[in-house]
Amino acid sequence: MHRWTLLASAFALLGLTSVSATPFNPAEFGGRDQGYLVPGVYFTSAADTSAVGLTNTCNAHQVHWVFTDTSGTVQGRGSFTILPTETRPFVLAQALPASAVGRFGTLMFVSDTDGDGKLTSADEQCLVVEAFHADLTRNDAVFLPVWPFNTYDFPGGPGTGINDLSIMVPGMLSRLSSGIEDEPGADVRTIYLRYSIGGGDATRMVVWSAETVTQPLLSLVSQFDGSKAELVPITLPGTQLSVLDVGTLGFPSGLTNGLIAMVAPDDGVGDYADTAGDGNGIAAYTVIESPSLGAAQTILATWSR
Ligand SMILES: [Ca+2]
Ligand SMILES: [Ca+2]
Ligand SMILES: [Ca+2]
Repeated sequence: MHRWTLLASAFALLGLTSVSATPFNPAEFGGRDQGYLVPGVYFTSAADTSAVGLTNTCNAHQVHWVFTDTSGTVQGRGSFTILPTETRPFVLAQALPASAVGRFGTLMFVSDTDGDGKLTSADEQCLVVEAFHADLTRNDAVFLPVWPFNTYDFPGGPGTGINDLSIMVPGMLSRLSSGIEDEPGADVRTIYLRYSIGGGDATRMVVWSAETVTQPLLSLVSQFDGSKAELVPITLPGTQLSVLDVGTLGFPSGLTNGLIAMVAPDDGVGDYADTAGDGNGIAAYTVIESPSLGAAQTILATWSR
C-alpha cells in the first residue's frame, strides 16, 4: 500500500494524461567507459541481427565479450584486439553459434587496457559503443541503447572489478550506476515506459536489472487520451534480462496506446536481495513496431522519484 500511495501521489502531481515526468536518459551516447552492457540483443539470421560498433580511443588492447541469455546462461564469449582509433563491428549472428538463434540476451564488453586479464581501476576508459538491430529483409534498422559501467558497479566499489575476464558474466555486476538506480534503503522511483499495442502495433519491453527481481511489479497502465488507467502486476521473469511482449501482459481492454508507470524494484520492500549492499540499477526501453508505418522505433524509459 505504501508504494501505491507513493505512485498515486506521483500521478496526482503529474496528472494522468501528462506523465512526462522528469525526462532523464539513462543510456549513454558517445561517452567513454571501461565496459558496456547491451541488453535485449538477438539474431535469427545473418540478415536479421543485432550489431554493435566499438570505437577505441586508447592504445591497442584486448576487449572481452560475453553473451548471456534471459536465464543467465552463457551462449558465447571471446576476446579480440582493438587497435588505436579503430571502429570495430561486432555482429551477433557472426559471433554466436546457431544454437543461440532467437534467444534474447545481454552483450557485455570490457576493455583490458593493462593486459592483466582483470578489470580494475587501472584500466582506462577507452570504449565508445553504439548498437542497433538490422533487419535486411525489411530494410529496417532499429537503434539499441547501451549502458556503460566501470569498477564502481561491482561488489567492493571503486577499484574492485572482475578478477578473471575469461569467465566474466553480467551477473557479476551488483549495480548499474548509469541506469535507473535504487539506492540502499528507502528510495522509491517510478519507471515510465511507452507502449502501443493497438492497430496491429506490437511493443517489446526490455528491462535489465543488476539484481534478480523476485516480486511482481505493480504498474499503472494508462491510455494517452486519459480515458483509462488501471493497475497491472508485471513480472520480470529473467534472472537479469527480461524481454516481454506487452501484448501478452493481459492489459484490460481500452489500454492500447500510452504509458506504463512501473514502481522500480526496491530493496526496502524485498523486491530483490541486494548483493553487496549497494542497491540496484535498471536499464529499460521499449521497441514499438508499427506495421502501418512499416517501421519500428526504440523509446528509452524515463523515471521520476
Ligand atoms: Ca586490466
Ligand atoms: Ca546490489
Ligand atoms: Ca531502496
